[in-house]
Amino acid sequence: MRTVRTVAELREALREAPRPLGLVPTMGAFHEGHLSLIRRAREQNETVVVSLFVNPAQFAPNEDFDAYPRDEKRDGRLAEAEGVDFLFAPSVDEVYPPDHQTYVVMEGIATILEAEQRGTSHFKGVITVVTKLFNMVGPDRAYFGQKDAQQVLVIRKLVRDLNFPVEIVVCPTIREPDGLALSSRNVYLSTPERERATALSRSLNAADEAVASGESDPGRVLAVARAVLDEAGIEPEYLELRSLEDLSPVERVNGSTLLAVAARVGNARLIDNAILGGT
Ligand code: PAJ
Repeated sequence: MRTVRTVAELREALREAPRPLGLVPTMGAFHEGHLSLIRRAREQNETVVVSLFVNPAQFAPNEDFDAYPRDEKRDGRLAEAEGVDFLFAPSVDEVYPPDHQTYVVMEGIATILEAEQRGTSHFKGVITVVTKLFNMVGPDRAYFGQKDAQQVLVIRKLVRDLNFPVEIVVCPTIREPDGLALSSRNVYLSTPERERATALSRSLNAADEAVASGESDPGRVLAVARAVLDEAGIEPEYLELRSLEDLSPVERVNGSTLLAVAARVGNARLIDNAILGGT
């Protein structure tokens, strides 16, 4: 595996790389969620590029950009063990030189849910950096986790709206044995908070079970999920049923309904989601 830090070096290295080429965009602090994306990319492509860049543009001023866990040495070892060909780990100045002035913004689905909580600049930052990574790397496929369900929809839409010749591959959420979705931010949880945090996935499971036993009324499904959060003393930032297609509100819960939750537990802001009524 080769670690590359500049766009010029990356382009030169990839000029004759065998295709297809898979890109896994990450902010590092790898866990099994990241590694599952990397493994899928390794299975499906001749060349695998993993980008490691904590993207300042997607953090609001009050968020954890400085505190965000960083361990490039460990990430490098893990990526190498998975057979990654190139680790692209640029500096902030390489991605955003001081005179950088161009951003990609999306209307509609990039202005709700996460955007209402984190500010509209969050997805502006994500979409801009993913656009830049696509232009820097020129992948045939790019890999994203269902853990960030809204991000997946936003990226799919970006690819359609701006005609990127990239296939988006979405991989399932990887969880701890007790259900907690893996996240780089789980390191912020104390032991009792870590225990309470399981309420997020338990609330999704409870809703899923209600739907499996025939409940399709959104209000009643939400009440089942909310009861689990209440019991753990968690007040969600949002707990919403939305269409999996375009995140519009639903009148009935069916096999393409997303239940998305965001909540603070201690210092950690956690998100999770489930597709309800699936098979
Ligand atoms: P990051 O949070 O590092 O996540 C990188 C990728 O790993 C994302 O596609 C995310 O959905 C996926 N991922 C995270 N936790 C997962 C889990 N438990 N199971 C499966 N996949 C998981 O998401 C970002 O970085 C950034 O927004 C990025 C797309 C890199 C743009 O900066």
